[in-house]
Amino acid sequence: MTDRSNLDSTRNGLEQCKQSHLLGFWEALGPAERDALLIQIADLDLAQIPTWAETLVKNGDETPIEPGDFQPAKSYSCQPQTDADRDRYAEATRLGQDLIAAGKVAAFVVAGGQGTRLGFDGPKGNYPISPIENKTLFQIFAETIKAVSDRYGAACPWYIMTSPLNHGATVEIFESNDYYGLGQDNVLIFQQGTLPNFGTDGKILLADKSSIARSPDGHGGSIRALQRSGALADMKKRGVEYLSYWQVDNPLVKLFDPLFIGLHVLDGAQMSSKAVIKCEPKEKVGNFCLVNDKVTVIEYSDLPDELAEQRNAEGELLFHLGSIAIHIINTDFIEKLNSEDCSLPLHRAVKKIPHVDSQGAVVQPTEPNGVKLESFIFDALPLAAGSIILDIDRDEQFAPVKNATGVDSAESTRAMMIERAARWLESAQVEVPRRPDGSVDCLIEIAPSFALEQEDIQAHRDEIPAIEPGDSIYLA
Ligand code: UD2
Repeated sequence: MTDRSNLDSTRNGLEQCKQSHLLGFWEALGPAERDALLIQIADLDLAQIPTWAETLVKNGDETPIEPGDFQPAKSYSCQPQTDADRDRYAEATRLGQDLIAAGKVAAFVVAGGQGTRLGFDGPKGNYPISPIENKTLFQIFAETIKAVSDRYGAACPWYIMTSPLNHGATVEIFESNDYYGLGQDNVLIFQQGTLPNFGTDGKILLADKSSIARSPDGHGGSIRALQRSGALADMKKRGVEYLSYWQVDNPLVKLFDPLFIGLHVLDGAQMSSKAVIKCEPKEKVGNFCLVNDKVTVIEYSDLPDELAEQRNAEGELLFHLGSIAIHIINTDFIEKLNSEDCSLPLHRAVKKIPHVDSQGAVVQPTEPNGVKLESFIFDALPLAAGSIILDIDRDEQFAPVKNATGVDSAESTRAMMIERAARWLESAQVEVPRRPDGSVDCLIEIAPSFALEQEDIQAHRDEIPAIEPGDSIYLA
């Protein structure tokens, strides 16, 4: 039986934030449904709802971007430019290696998204992507972490953030693959939070008569989820101080990059980023800017065209550094954000949201009908005491699988994996067959256990067979 006073105070709270309709089907609900609904309502941040509804949902306001407030950000180049740079990069690399070997770095992937654009059923991390062995994204990351751990003789725990949309399925994948040989103790899978979905009138939508329509709260939700799940406490226990953060869709990511970690630490940074040099003004990556001298990311959709198009005297884009969502984040920075109850700004996305209407009829919209809210991890950058950017060679480290076809698709990612493997082999004087247009005329796949980076190939030179056009060469 529902406690009467609980029901009354819930009703009151909802009335005050103009969301009384959430109890509109109360009389028709059974006891279990009533309890479930009250729990969901208790989970809402009622104090915030009126502001969200008025500003973000109804008026579509986000923090305005005022041109002039911000400047292009600066970066460390992927190749050192001067002798002083070379010394610093060498020192940073050594420091990064020491920190990995001391077990102070952990892997952290955000994998709570829906992956709608890819049209793949199930967690995106289970998408088979490698060109010959059909390894999934999760397997490639797991093998990379294992290879790093073996190389440095260190424990390299892996934290994986899922969402209610894919948590159970993700856990099942890891269980059925025996945690890819990493040991269950070293893999922590935890869920992010959710936020309610709104109709364009500012009313929260009901998914059915007893449940609120909700969606994951964005990768920015990881700050809170890391703490609430106990992941942060686990890191503390293990002595982890730095997180190597990435997104689940990028199989070329260089995890535990000693240079990146070392530069970040030498500069006393709290949260740092890797960048690519953008290939066009409106490339679909965030833009690194300086706002009040703080590194800030402005998403491609929010950067005004006139700024996106600006070029310097050499004809290069002024806002040339694109965010590829690869970071180093200090665990004490995450702890601080939580202790200060710091919430990242919310962004709105207008979407098609199935729901029940006020009569209880199911609505399957064919046009966008509501607003989802989410926060972005990169909005933590300006809150960090220090932040560096390392620009990297995109062909080496960035090939996201986002779409079913075309740009950033499985096909383009596989081609980049093969091309990178070919370049690594050629750097050790292995002859790789190429077509007249320069494209690689065979399939090559290099397992992380064989090489984590180009420099590792030479040591295995004798194990690499002669390669003929059309061959499939798997090196493990
Ligand atoms: C993201 C960045 C973009 C660029 C690009 C590089 C944003 C808003 N934009 O674009 O600037 O760096 O990536 O590939 O991030 N995720 C969660 N929980 C959520 C939502 C997303 O874990 O609630 C994860 C998701 O599983 C994926 C990652 O975050 O690993 C990125 O999500 P996305 O595919 O929606 O980001 P995208 O491609 O719009």
